[in-house]
Amino acid sequence: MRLSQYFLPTLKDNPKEAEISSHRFMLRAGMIKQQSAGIYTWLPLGLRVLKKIENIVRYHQDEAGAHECLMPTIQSADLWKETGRYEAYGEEMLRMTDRHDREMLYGPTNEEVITDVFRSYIKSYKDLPQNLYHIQWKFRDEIRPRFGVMRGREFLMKDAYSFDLTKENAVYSYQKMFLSYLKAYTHMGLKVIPMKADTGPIGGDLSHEFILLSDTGESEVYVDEKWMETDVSGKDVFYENREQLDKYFKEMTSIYAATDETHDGVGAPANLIKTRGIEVGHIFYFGTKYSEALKATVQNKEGKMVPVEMGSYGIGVSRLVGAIIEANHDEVGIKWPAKVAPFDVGLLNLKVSDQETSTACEGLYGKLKAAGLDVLYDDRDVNAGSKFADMDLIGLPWQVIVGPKGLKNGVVELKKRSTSERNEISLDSLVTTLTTDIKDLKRGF
Ligand code: P5A
Repeated sequence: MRLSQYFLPTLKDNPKEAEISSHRFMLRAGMIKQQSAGIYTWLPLGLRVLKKIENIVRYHQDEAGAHECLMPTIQSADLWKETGRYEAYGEEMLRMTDRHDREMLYGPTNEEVITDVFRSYIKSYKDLPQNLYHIQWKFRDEIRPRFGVMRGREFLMKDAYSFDLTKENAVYSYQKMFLSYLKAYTHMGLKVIPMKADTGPIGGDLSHEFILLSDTGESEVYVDEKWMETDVSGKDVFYENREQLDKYFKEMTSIYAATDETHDGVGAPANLIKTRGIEVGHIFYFGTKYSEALKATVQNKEGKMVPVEMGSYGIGVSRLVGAIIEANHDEVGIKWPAKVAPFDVGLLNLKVSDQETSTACEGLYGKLKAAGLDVLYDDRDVNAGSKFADMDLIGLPWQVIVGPKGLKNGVVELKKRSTSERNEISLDSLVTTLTTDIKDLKRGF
């Protein structure tokens, strides 16, 4: 992508409304634009990151055996009246009527709709287990939308719903999602800790929140010091190996970690760290709460119709964009982990008016693209200082800096954004070095 032709409206000054780094940098890097409180346009750079996160989540949901579908954003109130949640949900639900005066709502979550889908088709235990998910916009009329995409009113969620005949099998489905979440967060370059949680308006008796530790997080949390050394990647654990998964789940959930609502000191170890965190996912097992209300029953082995056992599993996809920035930035900008970066490498032409520099840049741009890298080529006729500042702000993992002085000696500069390390490197070996480095960091997907 040529920056001179791209849509990247970066801002030099800090927007006054932004209280935390991620919000500030998302606005300044031209990733989002606020349209009204808690509602955003995703500009091209921001959308690239959102899609990368979405794809990582999708990859791990598919691997865990869930099937993607797409439910509507607008739902009929009827189903919600059947479960009693139309009243219970309160002011957070955005309600509307259509031209026939039918009550509709913008979905804040999809337990009702998916249970309706399920009951329309599945009648026998032979067709179980089943797990359906979608990645769809939600609306919650939050009292205090804030921190940009962290607490939006309109936000993108991945929500999955599992269906099983027995509680035992439902717990296995829950554990598979638990593992899928740990693998997905690790894939994005995050260390996220599973914590015992409250079930709130979703209901149920087994629930975990997935928390990214961060001083700017909205939740107060208590974690055992042990978590700092604990590997949460879920690597070498397999979905199909039920015994191994159960053991791993028990291991992970036996180390103390709790949100403010569930922390009562009981079972808490002495070496407890009290800190803050960002909730980037939340999973629930709630048994037959919705299937009983909506009569989603299946025939069991004895021929009797029984309500299906359910769980639901949410990941805050748009919130993750902000959360990743909170965990990866310095005072001048973002430092994207390679797998979620909007482009792999920024190519800076320090002197567009110089024929030799421009020819060298064009050559590199072509070669890097041909090697399969996403390149953002800063070919604008602006001063070098602005180019450095913008590149550091938008935080691509690598910068290739090309100027007339270096070229005289056949070299360009390669800067790694995460460490600010800069190295001179010969024009001839740049492409090989960069593709090897990047392939290494992108491996596993
Ligand atoms: C689980 C999936 C649910 O809604 N029903 C379907 C269950 N859970 S939840 O905890 O309420 O939400 C899941 C995740 O969505 C993100 N999230 C938000 N992100 C941005 N802005 C918001 N206002 C917002 N509300 C929830 C969180 O990451 C949460 O864990």
